[in-house]
Amino acid sequence: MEHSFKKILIANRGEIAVRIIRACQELGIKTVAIFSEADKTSRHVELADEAYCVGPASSIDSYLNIPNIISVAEISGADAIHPGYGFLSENVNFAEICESCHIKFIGPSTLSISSMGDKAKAREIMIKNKIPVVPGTGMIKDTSNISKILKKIGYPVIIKAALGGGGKGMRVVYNEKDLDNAINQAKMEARASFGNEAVYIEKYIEEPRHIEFQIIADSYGNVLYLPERDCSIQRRHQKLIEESPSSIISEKLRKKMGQVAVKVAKAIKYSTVGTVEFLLDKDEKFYFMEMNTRIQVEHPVSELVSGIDLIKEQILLAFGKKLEIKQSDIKINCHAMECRINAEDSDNNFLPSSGTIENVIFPGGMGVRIDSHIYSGYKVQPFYDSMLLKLLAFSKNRQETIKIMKRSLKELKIEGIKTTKEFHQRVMNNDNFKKGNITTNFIEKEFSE
Ligand code: MV4
Repeated sequence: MEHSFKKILIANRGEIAVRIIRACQELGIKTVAIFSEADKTSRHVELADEAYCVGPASSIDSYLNIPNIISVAEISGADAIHPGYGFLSENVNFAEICESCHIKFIGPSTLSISSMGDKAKAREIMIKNKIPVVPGTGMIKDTSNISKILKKIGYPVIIKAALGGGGKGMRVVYNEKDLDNAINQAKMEARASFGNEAVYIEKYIEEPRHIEFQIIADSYGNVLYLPERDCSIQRRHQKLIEESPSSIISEKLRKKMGQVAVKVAKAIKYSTVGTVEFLLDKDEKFYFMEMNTRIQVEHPVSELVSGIDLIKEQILLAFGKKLEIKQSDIKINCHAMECRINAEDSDNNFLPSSGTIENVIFPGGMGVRIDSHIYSGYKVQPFYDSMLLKLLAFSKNRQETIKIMKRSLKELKIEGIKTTKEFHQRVMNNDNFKKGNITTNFIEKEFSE
């Protein structure tokens, strides 16, 4: 490919680093891996054209070590950096440094990152653009007139940290007498976790679904949405299973929500791939929750459904490519589902498990995709995320996809450490799951520990 980057540095590890290297190879782009001292024998190091150690095992000293990462980019002559997810992917400071060093940050503008990073600010932007948000307040300054507003909204309400997201620092309040205490505690938590005590309040939507839309935007104002992902199966704000399309979304609602997701992207002049998250209540009313300004773990679900390679698109869009497809070109080609298999003991409160994988055998066959970095002999480190592999199944409908997932889980063999494989097998056999009765309370309700 002549009209693209020549060499990309991947500022990440694990399966996503492997995923990005694969896309680069198909695009004819050279790859530079970085690794910590604990990751010398990692798959992404082996697959990349070049690899450089950027520091000791601890993330803060290696995968978050901006000076060392920029030095590697300079030395290797990389013309772009792909941050993957997590680590530096939503770090405004890092994106700015890349820009000032004339290295393309493969992601949105720093303005987009900061607008969506502050959830209270994002809420304000949405209200200004007539995007539906949950009834609530702006930033809480003093509590004196808040109780009046909340009486009108009605309890329960939820207090959220402006810089939170992902569930950190949230607090549900069921009646007015608990309000003052809860606000004070939430502020303290927010200051401790995010260095900023700003909080805001929303009406608490009970037993919602988490529905998100992958969007693709170029730098010419063209924005497309892909069919929704249902990510309601979560435990303590960690997604465990994602699927697309959602079993409860009609074609009409899909179009309505998809168009709102596009409007969100246009409101902040977003360009690159991203995700708009909504809460969907029992009456099919939906509300903007957050926007993720990065590629996400669950992106392959949408790749299978749409046939679009999101990482390749992301790279080419960063180079300035114009979108060649229209909304009407995007079809639902199958039903797809992803199980995140983690190195955790699901029989022991999901306690992280580390050690050597003595033996691993992946499933295969029709309707299976695996994104992973592990191999027999791989040492699971305690320093990083516990995800070992993403097992995806796809077929013509949800029922068949569940059957493929079940037989794939049975084929999957991981010896030497504890994994969440058995947990996923239990979910696949759960009646409510099979019926598609899934809300964000599913795990709590069906698998209370
Ligand atoms: C909510 C909510 C109910 N009502 N906001 C959790 C993560 C963060 N992104 C926002 N979250 C929630 N916000 C209102 N107004 C319920 C949740 C929530 C949740 C959302 C999606 C998936 C799983 C969840 C688990 C618990 C709470």
